[in-house]
Amino acid sequence: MARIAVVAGDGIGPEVVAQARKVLDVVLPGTEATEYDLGAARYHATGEVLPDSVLAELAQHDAILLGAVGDPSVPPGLLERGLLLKLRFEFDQYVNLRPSRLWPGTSSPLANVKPGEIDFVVVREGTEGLYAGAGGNMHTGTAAEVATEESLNTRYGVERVIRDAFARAARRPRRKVTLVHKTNVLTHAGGLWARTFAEVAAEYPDITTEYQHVDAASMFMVTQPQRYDVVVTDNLFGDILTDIAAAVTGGIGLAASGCINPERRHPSMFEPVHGSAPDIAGRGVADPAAAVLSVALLLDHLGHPEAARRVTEAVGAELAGRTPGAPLRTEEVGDRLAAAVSA
Ligand code: GGG
Repeated sequence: MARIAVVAGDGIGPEVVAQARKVLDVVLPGTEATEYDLGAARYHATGEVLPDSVLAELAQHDAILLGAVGDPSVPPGLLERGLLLKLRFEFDQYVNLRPSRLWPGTSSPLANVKPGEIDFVVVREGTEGLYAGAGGNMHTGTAAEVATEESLNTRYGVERVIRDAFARAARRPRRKVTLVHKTNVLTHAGGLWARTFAEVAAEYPDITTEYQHVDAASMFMVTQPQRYDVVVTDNLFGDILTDIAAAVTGGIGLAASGCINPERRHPSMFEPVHGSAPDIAGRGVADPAAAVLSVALLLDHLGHPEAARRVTEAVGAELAGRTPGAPLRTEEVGDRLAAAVSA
């Protein structure tokens, strides 16, 4: 029986996670789901963000299903760093997998692109880069204030995520990996990424490779997203590029992700790419598709590819059946998807 820790979190997190759980309960009956009340409400009530005791309990699960983290009532970064990034770092979730696909029934701002023509995954490094938290402030709040934010890149960290990207490309029909960085300016980290990429690529002579600077990739992801198959990049570039990718494939409400520890030494975490969206929280209008597609990634990771396929197909059919201009409520979408996977 799979043991899933559920961290619904803030804003629209609880609404979309409730729908994802409906689908999970149907498709993987007997799942033992335990809820953890982490996020802004717990912080305000207790001052705690992620106590060590809770971290130890989460470690006992097969996977974590997470909704969204962040609230304007909490100092910026406290929850994002203290909860979301802490989970990724503590559980060594170094592969941040973010698939992008243009689904039938959804629209792309690119007039010439048909559903099915955009289908790529971004393998974003999840434990290093500018998100590592290296840096500091001096003379805070004065005219002489100094802030540094350093990008941490280790050979070990870069190589393992690049290897994961090549292994994924080898299992996909198009067999192509694009490295995205900014090697012409960020020469220290960029050099490490480029050299490591070339070395791993040499082991995969039948995989096509290309390199793009992140500014060029930002443009091509909007103008020619069909060209990508597997994109590997660092933590910050991957965060930004995957929002662009979401924009050209139906919106952030459809973007799923997995924060994966491929060796399964620690639980992996599955979450919609979107944040807590406090402006629409509690109104029942958030699209739960990304949270449900994250369940499909979770199922795949836990060794249930058939269940993952059923969930993915149910979402595809539901999206294809939507009426433009007549949005469904969050719960209605969840009910439809739960019914579809049980059929
Ligand atoms: N669904 C997860 C979430 O709340 N994301 C908001 C966020 O701050 N994300 C930053 C990141 O993915 O690195």
